[in-house]
Order: sequence, then structure tokens, then C-alpha cells
Amino acid sequence: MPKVVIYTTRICPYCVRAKMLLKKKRVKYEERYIEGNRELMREMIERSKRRTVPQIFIDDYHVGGYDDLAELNAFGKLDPLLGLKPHMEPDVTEGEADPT
Ligand SMILES: N[C@@H](CCC(=O)N[C@@H](CS)C(=O)NCC(=O)O)C(=O)O
Repeated sequence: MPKVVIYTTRICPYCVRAKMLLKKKRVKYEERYIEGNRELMREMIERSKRRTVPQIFIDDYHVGGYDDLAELNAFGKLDPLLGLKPHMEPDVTEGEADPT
């Protein structure tokens, strides 16, 4: 499973949402609090070129913030990045009566 890193601050609604989405998928992540930590803040800005939190990385792939994470998920692109098996949708045609 890839390593997921999320840069956060303590009071941050978008961070909470991002962590909730990852928890829902039972994905383990490493949380890096940047608040009051210049070193980590510099690391986050260098890696992401952004200053808002959260910033999410899946291995070296920069996902972006919560909106980006949610968008990847909505388009079915998040699970493969996380190494999760594709979600199996039930075959809606199965068991349908023959209309003829
Ligand atoms: N669209 C971004 C919004 C992120 C955002 O606005 N984060 C707030 C904290 S919850 C922030 O970093 N604010 C500080 C700033 O805008 O400089 C996302 O989905 O992650």
C-alpha cells in the first residue's frame, strides 16, 4: 500500500474532511502538523508549491487539497492511486426480465 502523507493544522475543516474520506476507505495516513513547525511548513510548501492545508501526497504524487482528493474520488481515480481494489457495482442488467 502506498504511503499517504497529509499536512494539516489543528483547526482546519478541509483537513477534517480529507481525513474522514481516507478513514472511510480505511487508509492509513501519516499526519504532519505544520502549525508552529517551520521545518514542516517549508517542506509542505516546497513539495506542493501551495500554502493552504491540507496538502495530500500519495507516495510522491501530489494530490492537492481536499477538493482535489474529493474530485479524484468522484471520478473513480482515487482508489487505484491508493492501491485499493476497484469497487464492484452490481450488474443492473442481471436478472432483468426479457422484454420480448
Ligand atoms: N480548496 C482547498 C481549501 C483549503 C483551505 O482553504 N484551507 C484553509 C484551512 S481549512 C487554509 O489553509 N487557510 C489559510 C489560507 O487560505 O491561507 C482544499 O480543498 O483543500
